[in-house]
Amino acid sequence: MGIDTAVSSLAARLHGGERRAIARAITLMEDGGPAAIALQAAIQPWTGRALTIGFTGPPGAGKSTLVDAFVAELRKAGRTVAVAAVDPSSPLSGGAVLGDRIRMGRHTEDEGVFIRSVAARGHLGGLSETTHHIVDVFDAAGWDVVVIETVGAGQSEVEIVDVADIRIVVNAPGLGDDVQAIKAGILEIASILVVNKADLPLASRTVRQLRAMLSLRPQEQQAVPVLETVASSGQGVAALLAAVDAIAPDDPAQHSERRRARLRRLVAEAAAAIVKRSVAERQDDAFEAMLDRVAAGETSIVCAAALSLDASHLDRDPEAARMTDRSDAATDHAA
Ligand SMILES: Nc1nc2c(ncn2[C@@H]2O[C@H](COP(=O)(O)OP(=O)(O)OP(=O)(O)O)[C@@H](O)[C@H]2O)c(=O)[nH]1
Ligand SMILES: [Mg+2]
Repeated sequence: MGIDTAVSSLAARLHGGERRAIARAITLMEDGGPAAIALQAAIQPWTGRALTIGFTGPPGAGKSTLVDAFVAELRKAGRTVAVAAVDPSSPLSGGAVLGDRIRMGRHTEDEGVFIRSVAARGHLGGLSETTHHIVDVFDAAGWDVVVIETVGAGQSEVEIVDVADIRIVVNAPGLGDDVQAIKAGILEIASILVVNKADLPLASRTVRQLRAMLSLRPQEQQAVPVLETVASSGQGVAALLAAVDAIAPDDPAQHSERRRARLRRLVAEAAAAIVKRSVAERQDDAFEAMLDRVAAGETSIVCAAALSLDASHLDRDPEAARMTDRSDAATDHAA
């Protein structure tokens, strides 16, 4: 069976909600390569339906415990949910082993729940590009809600804006220097702020600190709810789901705008990878001569970079050649 046939059949099976096909598709996305690229294209038309929710925050804040309780709450309401837990500590790709960090064992028998850990390959603690594709797989497979858990470290707060309709920033009292531990960028991206471990003594102080920080923000951010939860007992989790539903975008135009911004970014990232690989591998005389001029201080690195964007050498990039749109190839054949 050729790649195209295999991929179309896999796409159809996952669209039908077949669990084994979903698992296979995720593995394919993690491995990358031509089949993954073909599958990404095949499932695009089915994406954009699921409500995507990101849980982010410092290590140990209780994100996984909270996601577990949140999943239980969604299931009570009869909603299906898929979880991608981005594990920055895992050096391995694939989520065959759901480690201790996932804390969602009670849902393993439930047909309405799918949990997968994802190695945060690429940027440390960040949302790898793979995560975007895995969210698309869940979305295309028809899950009502897709949850992404990611440790808030550097870039990931910003990246989660691209992938999640709603961003829940989870904090806990007594983590580092309390709220000081929250990085500057994180308030800007929060749709909801949660102070988890509200059973601990300093929780109300953390809530007050967060509200004080929000009051200094622009008007629209002052409306961000600050909620208390005890993830380990489920306290406050129903209120969290109610808050999510209250702000879930029900305007399809808003939804597709965000999806488009995300596609734009994914295309830009893919373009950067192609150009980088191709320039790094150049060995022609003109390029070597330019490197000499950079070394001699006759031209700058930025100038040399701009000059090396001459597209002719890109034709020799094997990945780029393989990825070229099939519709062009079809037209060439027809001509
Ligand atoms: N007291 C208390 N402990 C909690 C609560 N929620 C979680 N914990 C505990 O906090 C610890 C960390 O919980 P996790 O859910 O693994 O936290 P996490 O944010 O997912 O951690 P990482 O994925 O490692 O960043 C565990 O020992 C939990 O049992 C809570 O509401 N109250
Ligand atoms: Mg966790």
